[in-house]
Amino acid sequence: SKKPVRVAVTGAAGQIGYALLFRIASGEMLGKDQPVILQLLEIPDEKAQKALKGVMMELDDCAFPLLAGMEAHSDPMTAFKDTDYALLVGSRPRGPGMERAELLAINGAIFTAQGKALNAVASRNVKVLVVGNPANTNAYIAMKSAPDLPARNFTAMLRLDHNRALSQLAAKTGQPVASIKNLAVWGNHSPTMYADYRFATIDGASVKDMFNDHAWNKDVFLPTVGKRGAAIIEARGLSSAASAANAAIDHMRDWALGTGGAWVTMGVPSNGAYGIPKEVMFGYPVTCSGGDYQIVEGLPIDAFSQECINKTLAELQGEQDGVRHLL
Ligand code: NAX
Repeated sequence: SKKPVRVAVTGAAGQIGYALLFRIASGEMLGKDQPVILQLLEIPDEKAQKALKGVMMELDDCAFPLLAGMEAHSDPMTAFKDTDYALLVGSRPRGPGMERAELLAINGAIFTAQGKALNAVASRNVKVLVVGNPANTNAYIAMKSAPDLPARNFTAMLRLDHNRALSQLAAKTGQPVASIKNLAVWGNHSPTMYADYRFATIDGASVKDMFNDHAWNKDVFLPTVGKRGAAIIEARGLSSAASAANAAIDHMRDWALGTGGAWVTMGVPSNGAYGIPKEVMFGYPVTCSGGDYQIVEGLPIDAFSQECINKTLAELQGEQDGVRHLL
């Protein structure tokens, strides 16, 4: 049987953590033959640590055959020791009335510390996924704080946007989600992201040829996907948790186990593709194989798409300029 791998999760006592840990431990992320050791990080706060203990009691009570070990931590330097995968979920999202500079300063402190800890103690091949918002910029901060690790191993979660877009297209066409291929989401995990179905196919046929409806794209599809997070908060009184955890599982599973040629969306440091400046943590269509990802290059970008890409890029560059003095 396989040797256990180490999976670190931050914000482990939060809502997304509660929807995520049980699925990692049951083998949904890395395969039903891959034992895992969970290295869970929460803030030192007594209430948070106590809540984490409660989640670990429940994990125990599931008697998962693949759960080979479990640890609670309050310091990233111990939580990330030798870790093969790191899911950085805990962060400080923008609260009511919070200034942008304050948000960036708080997360700058969290993600510089976590990037440095990964740099110091994690596996040299650690795969990092940042979920905590602002996800792209937090991933950028962690990457810049870990100069001894491959920059390409730092990624941000755009998969929830990708899955939201897939589901909207399935509803629009009346076709099953699984039949839709080659969707892409470009840019920042924020309402400026650009979900792009120009290359999408359903059972091999072009979605764009099925309904060439620019008004639906611009006035219905993009706003629905972009504002979905806010719609969930409005309906549930809490932000997306199970769907976010599901997207994190999808992202890591595909990165580790491959997509068999299919496109998925990952936020990754730009290699310059599509004129995005190098290192900007940008949502791109990618394929995964052999534990690595490749950006899908050479797609034609029309005027409307370029306008959308420019807008989400400008937002991201603004965020990343706002944290440069911390790095
Ligand atoms: P919760 O507030 O329920 O949980 C966050 C947990 O993180 C808390 O238990 C907190 O104590 C812990 N935490 C905070 N700072 C930490 C640190 N420095 N080290 C370790 N733990 C820390 O939030 P939840 O609903 O779970 O959401 C977590 C993050 O995901 C938020 O930033 C949220 O904005 C973000 N999201 C990102 C999404 C994406 O698609 N990229 C979608 C869903 C979600 O909104």
